[in-house]
Amino acid sequence: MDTKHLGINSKLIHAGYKPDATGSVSVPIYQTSTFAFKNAAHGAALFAGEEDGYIYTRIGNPTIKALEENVASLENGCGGIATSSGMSAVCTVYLAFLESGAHVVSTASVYGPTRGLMEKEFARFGVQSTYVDTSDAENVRHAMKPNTRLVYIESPANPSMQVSDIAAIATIAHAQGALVVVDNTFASPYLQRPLDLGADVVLHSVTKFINGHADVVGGILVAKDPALYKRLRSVMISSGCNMDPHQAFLVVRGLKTLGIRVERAQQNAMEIARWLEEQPEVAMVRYIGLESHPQHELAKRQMNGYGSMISFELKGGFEAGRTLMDNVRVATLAVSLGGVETLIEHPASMTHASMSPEARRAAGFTDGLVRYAVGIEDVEDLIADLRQALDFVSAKSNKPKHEPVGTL
Ligand code: LCS
Repeated sequence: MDTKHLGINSKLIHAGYKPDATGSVSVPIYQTSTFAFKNAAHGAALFAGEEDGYIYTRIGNPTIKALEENVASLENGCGGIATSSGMSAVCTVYLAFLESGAHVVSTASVYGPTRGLMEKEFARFGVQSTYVDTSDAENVRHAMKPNTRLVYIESPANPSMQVSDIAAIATIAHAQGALVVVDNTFASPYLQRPLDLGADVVLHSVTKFINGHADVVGGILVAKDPALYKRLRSVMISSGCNMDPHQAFLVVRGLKTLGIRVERAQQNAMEIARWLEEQPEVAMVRYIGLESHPQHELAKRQMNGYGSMISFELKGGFEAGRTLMDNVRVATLAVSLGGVETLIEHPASMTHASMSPEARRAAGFTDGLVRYAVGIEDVEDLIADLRQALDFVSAKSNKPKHEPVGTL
């Protein structure tokens, strides 16, 4: 069946796989490292690329292919490349498109290790990088150099929740011959399709919304055209960062419900964000769906919804945030996001601890920021949970620092 004309929820169920010879409705797990050739000529033809088929799982595997084709169809790309983790997808992009002397312009507030991999590892091989607030496309224009090969955007960004204008940035980058890669993890293909906006490659940590059940680490790349696809696949194969068939099976299973998971989580998130804004202990709430978000209007144009990630700061700063995190009961204190369960974490000491305090400030988030990844629980339970944890925060802040000395 050609799934091109189908809506996104139908693509989630049907794209990339049709029942095989056994009639298996769900994709079988082809748990094999290697595939038998019919004869020597067949093996040679597969290696020469003269025939379609499977050789070795690092190169390709039917279970992994089902996932790759599904996500490529969601993103309106020409092909997907599944990887062992989101970070290996990032590494594949860097390896594929950069060389010694090349320059990258990147969102200052990218996921900490995405920046760390560039600044600590690729810098050793002579790759230069500049980090700017890409929520203003003019900052990208000013950061471009004659040797800029890649503009790497994360939008919405982790955890600042800044949104970047993908179409405007693509125009700027392409005018100078640079490629645009968008980390679409926070939005998922359900809410944003960067290739339609002019990006060349889309990247996901499938660990998050695409899988959605906190039981797999994985990544995927989708390329806009066959040349980019071939380049990325070749780097993935030679660096050996392929996904495993069992991993791919779980992700395909989780992916089918992406639409209903995202809809429910973002409905919860909107209600929680509005509620948080009214709590006396809360100094600031950053949620794309709130009119107070600096790029709310851009997100409305560029995305099909606002997602389920909230960042907020308490009046009591980091200490108050710590008290909150130690006292939630329904939400779980853990890194990651995009799963059915609500998670809470502290970016400055956890996910973004690899960045310097100056880099964190420049990236638009403070050390007191708490990140709240909303799941699909009953929203009343999440709000009651936050309220009881905030009661601990206010009880602590009302407590005198020293016991009164008393009067004689
Ligand atoms: N890109 C984004 C936007 C991410 O949030 C992450 C992981 C990655 C790439 C890397 O993907 P991984 O290798 O972990 O699959 N973000 C995490 C986070 O915010 N908490 O824990 C992991």
